[in-house]
Amino acid sequence: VKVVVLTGGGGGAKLVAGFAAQLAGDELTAIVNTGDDFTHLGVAISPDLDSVMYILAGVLDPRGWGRANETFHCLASLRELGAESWFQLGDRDLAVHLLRTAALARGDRLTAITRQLCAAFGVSHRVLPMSDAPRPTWVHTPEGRLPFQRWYVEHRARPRVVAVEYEGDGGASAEVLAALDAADLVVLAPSNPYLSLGPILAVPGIRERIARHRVVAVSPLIAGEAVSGPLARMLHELGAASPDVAGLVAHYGDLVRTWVVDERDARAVGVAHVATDILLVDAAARNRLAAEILRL
Ligand code: FO1
Repeated sequence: VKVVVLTGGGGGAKLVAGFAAQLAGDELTAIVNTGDDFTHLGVAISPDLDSVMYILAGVLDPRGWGRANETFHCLASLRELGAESWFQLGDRDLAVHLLRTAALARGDRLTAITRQLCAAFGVSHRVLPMSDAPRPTWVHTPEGRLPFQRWYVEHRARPRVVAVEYEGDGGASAEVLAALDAADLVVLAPSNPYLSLGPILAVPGIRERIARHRVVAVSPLIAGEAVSGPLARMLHELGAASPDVAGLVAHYGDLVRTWVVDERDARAVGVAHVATDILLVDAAARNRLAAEILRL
């Protein structure tokens, strides 16, 4: 069976790990948001690609980003030297950013770089950036337009979101298009529709290919609340049909065939849905939810 999961953020990475525990390397492909990517202090950072790679390698920090058992000596020196230190770059994490930066400078595609890094971490499942071209996400606020990481981390996601913009016109990689054409099942991970899945669906070639498949979406909201991140308030700020799972269902329209939601949200869905425990607290919960989706 060929499963393709669209993902961004820590929650999405957890569900990918749940599928990886059930599927062989060539049965699972993660198509990952790169709208959070940016160059910081001269290094190219791909947070969502790294979260998926790290969780599949068993080295993801429990916070959902960066490396476990990390140290921050370089960051401490940057702070002493008066450099920007709002973005917490760990020492082990830096190795990945340095290798990615050097490979991009050599002209390698992000898809190839990610494949090499995954191989070095012993990750056998496929992790694909949504595009090899830069497609950065910008957050428009009353104080102006901010690059995603400056809004989300430096400003702690506090400024009100007036609009979310996906910059760039690069298309999907050949690997992404082939994975979508070969898929038996496409899963939207419990990721933010505006910040994580929106950037992926906006990549030319992706949405129309997904629409040809059975799409299962796992709600990123439980009882109307976001499990993590700013989603619940964004639904209000961006004028979603309603600030709950019904608003999510309306947001995706007929793209999603089956919604997987928490029992408390079953009423709000209306369309075909499965009500189950979707809180991915540990590996057992992730594996059980992934297995339940595969049985659909
Ligand atoms: N998120 C934070 O809230 N604070 C940080 O200092 C931070 C550093 C960081 C370093 C590397 C990395 O790969 C991710 C990092 N993140 C941090 C998460 C990042 O903002 C992601 O874009 C979010 O997790 C959303 O996907």
